[in-house]
Amino acid sequence: MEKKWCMIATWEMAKEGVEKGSSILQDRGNCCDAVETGVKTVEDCPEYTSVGYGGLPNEECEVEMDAAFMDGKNLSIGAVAGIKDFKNPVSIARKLSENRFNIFLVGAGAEAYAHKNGFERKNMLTEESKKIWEKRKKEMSEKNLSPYDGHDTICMIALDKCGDMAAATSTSGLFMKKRGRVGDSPLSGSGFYVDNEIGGAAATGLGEDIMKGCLSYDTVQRMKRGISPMEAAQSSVRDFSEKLKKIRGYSGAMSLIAVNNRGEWGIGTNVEFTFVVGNSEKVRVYRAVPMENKVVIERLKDSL
Ligand code: SD4
Repeated sequence: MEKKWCMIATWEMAKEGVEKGSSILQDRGNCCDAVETGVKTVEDCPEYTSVGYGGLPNEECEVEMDAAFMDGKNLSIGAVAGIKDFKNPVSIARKLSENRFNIFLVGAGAEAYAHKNGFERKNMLTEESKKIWEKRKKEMSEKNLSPYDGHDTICMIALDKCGDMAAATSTSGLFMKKRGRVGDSPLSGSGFYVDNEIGGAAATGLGEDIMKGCLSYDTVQRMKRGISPMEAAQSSVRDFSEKLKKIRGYSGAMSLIAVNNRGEWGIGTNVEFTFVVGNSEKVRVYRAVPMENKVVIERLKDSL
C-alpha cells in the first residue's frame, strides 16, 4: 500500500524548497532527492543571508559553510564544515555519504574533494552580505556589540511514499563567527538525525548549545519510546533549556523540527520560530511561539 509522505523544514525561507521537494514526493520520488533539491533551492537564493549564496561571512569576511546529509534507510551520513566557494554544500555532503571512510571533511580538504568530484565553484559572498558585514564591524567597534547574531540554518526532513526517510542541513553558521568555527548543523545527532525505523529530527539555533544536548538524536530517541514528534521535540528542547538554565543561568536559542515514519510531525522551540510543512494536504508555513510550558502554533501561509 502506498504510504503517507511528508516534508518538514526550518524557517519560512524553506517554502519554495519544500514545494519542490513535495512535488518530488507526490510523484513517488525519493526522500533523498527531495531534501537535496529543497535545500539547494535555499542555498541558491541570495536573499537568504544565513545559507549558501549570500550567506553572512565570518569575522574575516569569508563565507564558511557547514552542511550535512543523512539517509535514514542505511544511516549513511556525509558532511562538510568550513567549506568556502562552492555553490551547493548539501550536494557535496550527499556525495560524501556514499563513502565508507572519509565521510566528514573540513576546510581545504572538503574543497579539494569537491573540486575533484566536479562540484561547481562560486564566490558565495554577495555585495549585499559584504555591506552587512562592514556595517556590523563598524557597529561592533562603536557600540561594543556582541558579534554573534543572524542564525537560521535550513534543515529539511522527508518521508517518501516507500516509507524511506532522509534529512539535510546547510548553513553559513553564526554571523561574525571565528574563522574555522563549526556549529551543530554538520554534526550527526546534534544538527540532524534520521532513522527509517523511527523518524527524524533537525535543529536550528545556537550550535554551541544544541551540540551540548545532542538534541536531534535525543528527539529521535524520545520518538522511539513511542512519544509523538510534537511531544518529543518540545520535551527535548524544554528539558535541555531548563538544564542549561539550572547549571549556568541561561540557555541559547534552540528550535527543533521532527517527523516520524508515519508522517506525523512536530516542533519544539524556546524562541519564536517559523517552519514549513508539506504533505498531501498542502505546503503550509507556520509560526511557533513558546509560552510557559507549551508552544503555540499558528498557520501563516498556504501554497496556492
Ligand atoms: C550554527 N545552528 O552554526 C547554526 C546556526 C543556526 O539558526 O541555525 N541558526 O550554530
